[in-house]
Amino acid sequence: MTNWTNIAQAAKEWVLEAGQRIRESLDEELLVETKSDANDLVTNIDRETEKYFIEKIKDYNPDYKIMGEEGFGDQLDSLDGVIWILDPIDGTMNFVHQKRNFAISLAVYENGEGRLGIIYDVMADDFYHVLPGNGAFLNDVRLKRLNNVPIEKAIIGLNATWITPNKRIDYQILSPLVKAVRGTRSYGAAAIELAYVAAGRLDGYITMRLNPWDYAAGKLLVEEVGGKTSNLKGEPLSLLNPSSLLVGAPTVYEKIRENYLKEYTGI
Ligand code: 2AM
Ligand code: CA
Repeated sequence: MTNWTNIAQAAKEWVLEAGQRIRESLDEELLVETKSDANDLVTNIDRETEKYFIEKIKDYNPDYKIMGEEGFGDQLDSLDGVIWILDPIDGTMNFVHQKRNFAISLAVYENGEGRLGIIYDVMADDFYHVLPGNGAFLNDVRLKRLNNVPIEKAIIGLNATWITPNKRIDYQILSPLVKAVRGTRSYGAAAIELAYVAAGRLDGYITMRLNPWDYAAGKLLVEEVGGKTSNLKGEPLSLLNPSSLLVGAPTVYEKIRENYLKEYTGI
């Protein structure tokens, strides 16, 4: 039997060391490049951090497969075996421009079943982890089950992009929700927004296009504390393909699904 607690302990050490290296890199000049578009940023530190994890993981067990954002891992077309899903820096724009509000996101799935999730908010030094079935934690304090929050008292993570004309969702669909809730926030790093939902700092989070490495760990954290996760149509999140994301405390999630997404027809 695989001992996931031992693996979690090893992974924690790697994540904390990678976080320390990233903090040290903030004093040096960054090499910033663009990827799919002018605002899709990647730096030498994203790449170095991914390579660092791949070396550690393959050293630990060469049979483990790795899906990493920067492409140094394996090309995967199935969820068979033990798969590590890694975003070395989630929130690269924040990393480059703000030097805060970025995270390392690391998850392990075995034949599609979540075994371990870690999100490390590097500058806040907030270390979230979950061993599904054995609790979710923020810095070793167990996270509580999510409260039943009425929508009018909910704070939702939502980027202004989705309520102005954009190519993924009719911008008018979500504006009634913005009016209905107590407040909206946007942190610019999906892993942090998911960790905030798990920690009760946000009551929900909606976004239109993420990749599995953005949410693979956060999904496990949120579900462990009784929250719900799916795409905007209510289907389970894919771990192989990009997806929209609707996450929240159960009451908030259900209310949004029932009352605000009826006209949504995308994926
Ligand atoms: P990243 O910084 O690792 O690229 C910002 O809105 C959030 O969305 C971040 O978590 C960011 O992750 C992610 N993101 C940005 N552009 C994206 C894209 N084109 N597809 C999927 N996720 C994206
Ligand atoms: Ca990234």
